[in-house]
Amino acid sequence: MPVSRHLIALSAAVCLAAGLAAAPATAEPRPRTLAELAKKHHKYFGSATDNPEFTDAAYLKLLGSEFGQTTPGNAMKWETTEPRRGVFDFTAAEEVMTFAKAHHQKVRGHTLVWHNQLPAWLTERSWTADELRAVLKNHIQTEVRHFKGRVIHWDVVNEAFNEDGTYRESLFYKTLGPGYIADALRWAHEIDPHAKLYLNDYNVDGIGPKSDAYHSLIKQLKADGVPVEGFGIQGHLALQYGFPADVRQNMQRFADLGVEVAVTELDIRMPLPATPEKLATQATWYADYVKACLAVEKCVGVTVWDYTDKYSWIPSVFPGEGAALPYDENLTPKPAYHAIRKVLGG
Ligand code: 9MR
Repeated sequence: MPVSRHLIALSAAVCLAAGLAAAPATAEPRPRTLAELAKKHHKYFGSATDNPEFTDAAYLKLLGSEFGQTTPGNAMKWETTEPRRGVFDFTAAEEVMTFAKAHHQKVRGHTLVWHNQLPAWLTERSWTADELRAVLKNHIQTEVRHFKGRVIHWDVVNEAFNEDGTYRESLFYKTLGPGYIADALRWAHEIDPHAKLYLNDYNVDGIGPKSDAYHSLIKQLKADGVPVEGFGIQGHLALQYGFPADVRQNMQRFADLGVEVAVTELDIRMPLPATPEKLATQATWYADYVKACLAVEKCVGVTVWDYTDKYSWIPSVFPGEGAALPYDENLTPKPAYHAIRKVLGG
C-alpha cells in the first residue's frame, strides 16, 4: 500500500536524521584509555588510590575509566586491617575492592609485612620469637584469606633492605632473623596459591647494592623452593637525582631468575615550582620507564602512586617538592600523561 510505504520511508528518514544528529560525520572516536592501550601490550596500567579520595566524583570518574588496575595506598596496611590484636577490619579495603570490581580493575594487595604503619599494640611491647611468629602468621593468613581470589598480587614483604643491601633492622628482622621473609611467603601461599607473591622496594630501579640484595635473595628463595613470584620496583624518582639508565637491564635480570616484575608505585617528583622544562623532562622519564616495562616480557604492568598531584604523598613528606604525577591538581593531563599514551601507542 502506498500509504504504509510512505510511512516507512518517512520513519526511515526520521531515524537517519536522528542518527546523523547523534553522531555527526566529523565526530572523533573515543580516545583509548591508558588501560586499553596497555592491554594491547598484555600489561596493565594502574593507579593507587586512597579512601579519603572516594568523596571526589571527578577524581573517581578518571580513576575508574583510565586505569585498569588499582592498589589501595593505605587501606590494606597492618595498622588499618588489624588495629587490635586478633581484631580485623577490612572496611576501608573493601571500599576500594568494590570500586575496583565495578570498574573491572585488577587489584594489587599492599602490604602484609612492613616496618611502617604498624599498630601500637605490635610496636609498643617486646615479643619472643615464638610469639611474634604466631602473630605474623595469623596476620598474613587472615588477610590473605579475606581477599583470596580477588587480588592478583600481594606485596608480601615491603622494603626489607637498607640502601647498602644489608637487611633493614625491622621488628621482624630483629626478632625473627632473615627467615621471616621465606616464612611470610610460605604462609601467604598456603592460603592463596593463585595470588603472585612479591617483594617490593624503592631505590631498586637500577642495578646497585640494594637491587643486588634482592637479586641474591630471590635467587636463594627460588633455590629453596620458596614461593616468591614477583619483584616490585616502586619507582619513586626525583628529577634532581637523575634517571636510572639501566632500569630495563635490571628488570630483565630479575625476569631471568624466573620471577615477574611490576612497577608498583611510580611517581617522579621535582623541586617546585614546576616549569615547562621540568615537566618536559618528567614526561621523558615517564615514557622511558614505561618503555622499559614494555621491553621486558615479564614486566606485567605499571602503577602510578595515585594519578593526580591533588592526592600525591610527596608534598607532605618532601616539602618544596611535588608535581610528581601525570595529572595536575585540577585533574588535567600533564605532558607526562601524553608521553605515556604515546609510548603505549595511543
Ligand atoms: O601513600 C602512602 C601515604 O599515604 C602514607 O602516608 C605513607 C606512610 O608511610 O605511605 C605511603 O605509601 C608508601 C607505600 O606504602 C610504600 N612505599 C612508599 C610509599 C610512599 O611513602
